[in-house]
Amino acid sequence: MASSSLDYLERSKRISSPVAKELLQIMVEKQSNLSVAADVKTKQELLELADQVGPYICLLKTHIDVILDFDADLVDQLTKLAEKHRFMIFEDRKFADIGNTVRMQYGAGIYRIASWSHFTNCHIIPGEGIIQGLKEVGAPLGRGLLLLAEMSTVDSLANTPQYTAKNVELALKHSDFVAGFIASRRLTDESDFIYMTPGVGLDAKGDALGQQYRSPTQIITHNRSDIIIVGRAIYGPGKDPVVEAQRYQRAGWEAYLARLSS
Ligand code: 5FU
Repeated sequence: MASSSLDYLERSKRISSPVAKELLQIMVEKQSNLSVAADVKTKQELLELADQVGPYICLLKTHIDVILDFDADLVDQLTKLAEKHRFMIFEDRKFADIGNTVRMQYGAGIYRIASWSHFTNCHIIPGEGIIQGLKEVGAPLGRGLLLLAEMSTVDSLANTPQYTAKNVELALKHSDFVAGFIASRRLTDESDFIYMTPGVGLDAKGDALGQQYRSPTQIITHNRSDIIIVGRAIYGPGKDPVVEAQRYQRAGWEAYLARLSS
């Protein structure tokens, strides 16, 4: 049976990546396939948002390099909130350099991403060496990598059959570290991976800079992705993050239940 027709619980028992396994377990426990993209500017805003939406999400997605007053205490506190509310952390770093450089960017520097983020991601533009470099740092720590097989923007250069297929090939080859994909849809049934999709919204259709929004039904029910990543629709101007997180949690879960019964 194709793994996409199995429920998250069954997949959590079979999937090989330990971080994907834990994430699927959390999704089942919390009945949430929602990840909030916490694109705020300060430490206090990030911690407040994580505490507010924490009960409704399975995964918090960060861009840690936009935080004006980043310090080591921020990741300590984020980690505590992740334990309190039971969610995982995904630093959306989008590595794109040669293996030797990404090894340093991932493990060292101010952010020491590998020390606190369960998931991170990369473009495969430089070739296989980027995965090998990240794996040297992340695998011993039990971390997981997501390959950017597609992007949500209207004119993304990644969204070509050949480039996306190369992502699948490398994921299968490095399935001891690659946990899944950033993509708008499930890409292979050859092996099970976790699929995360940004560019999800129930109201707006896009932004002024090429972002496109699709519905949870499109992404989860029809495209067979696993996790919706939602940013400004949750905490943008005039939004109540708790109300919106609950709304997107419900919409994402209903879309998943609809997929199972289709
Ligand atoms: F890989 C990608 C992609 O293809 N599109 C994205 O939008 C990542 N993103 C991220 O998801 C982006 O960097 C934001 O952090 C988030 C989407 O935020 P929004 O406010 O929901 O548009």
